Amino acid sequence: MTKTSLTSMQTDTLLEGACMCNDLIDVVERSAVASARWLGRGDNNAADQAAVDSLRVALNELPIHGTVVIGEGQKDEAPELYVGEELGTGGREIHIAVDPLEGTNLTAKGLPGAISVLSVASPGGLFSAPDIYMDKISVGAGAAGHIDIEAPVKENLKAIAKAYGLRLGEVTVTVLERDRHKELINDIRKAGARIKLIPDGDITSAIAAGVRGTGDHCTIGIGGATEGVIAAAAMKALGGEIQAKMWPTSQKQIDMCKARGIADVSRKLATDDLVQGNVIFAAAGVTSGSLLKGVTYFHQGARTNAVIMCTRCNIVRFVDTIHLFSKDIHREIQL
Ligand code: VTB
Repeated sequence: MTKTSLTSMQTDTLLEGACMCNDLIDVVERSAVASARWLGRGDNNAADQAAVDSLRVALNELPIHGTVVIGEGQKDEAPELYVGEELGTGGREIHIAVDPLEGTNLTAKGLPGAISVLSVASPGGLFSAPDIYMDKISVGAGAAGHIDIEAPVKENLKAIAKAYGLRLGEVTVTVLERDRHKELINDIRKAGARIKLIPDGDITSAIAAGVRGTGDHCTIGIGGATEGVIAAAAMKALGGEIQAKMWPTSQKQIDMCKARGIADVSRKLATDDLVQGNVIFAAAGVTSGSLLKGVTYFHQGARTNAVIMCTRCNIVRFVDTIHLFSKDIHREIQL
């Protein structure tokens, strides 16, 4: 596997001054609080818009010069958080990959696993993925170095089982429930591993495979390429591994890849190709899932559950926060 970078990181700005990882907790928490109000209301757009608006306001308050490299689309198709949008009050240069509401359907239906999420790196540190599909396989630290996206799925499952000291029938694989995965699902079943089919949310499932104690060992399949880059930051901070390949479905999509410098779309991409240098990953639960609890509301306040991962600080921090919408509540709950 070649380690040649596909991006061109210059200076690792995340090393400058005090680390900014804790600032990002608030950003995703605020966005989760805004979008979770739309839980189960059947309105994907309103839920997404609430997350986008809130994330944008919060990022604009930070002392950064941030550029969105993965966002809600191009300038002409997304009013906010479009690729190329600059955010912050000024300061260190950073690149940002955002998915303000990963799991709009999940939120609209009140189903588990929706998160508000972003990843941050120095300029050039995030792979410039177009918004098309990507084939991906993600595992936690215990199985890192033991997978190969080009190998038959059974070989990967055997390698994961061996790395974790499990029987094949004890390995749990998460797969997006899609027609394109029929063969993959059959192969996993034939191999004898356990499967969790999920309706959406392959960033969350990748991270769940990377965190001990979730019981998930691997996520495999074709999902969003932009989600792959965001997840890669988390996998790097967790010491796990993600391997990927672009999965264009038309000549137009191949051209989109080429326009972003991805000359060979069949190239195998390693974690280090998707993210370079120091990275920060931040996510807050919108609806409750195996990794994060969703937002709950109470009189003039809300409670959130978030996780921040930072390679500079070498931390994976789960944060349980009570947000007070009014100072009066402060006295009531006697913090
Ligand atoms: C996945 C899933 C996302 O997009 O990446 C998926 O994890 C891929 O697209 O939650 P399809 O829905 O077309 O399969 C999402 O569903 C939405 O971003």
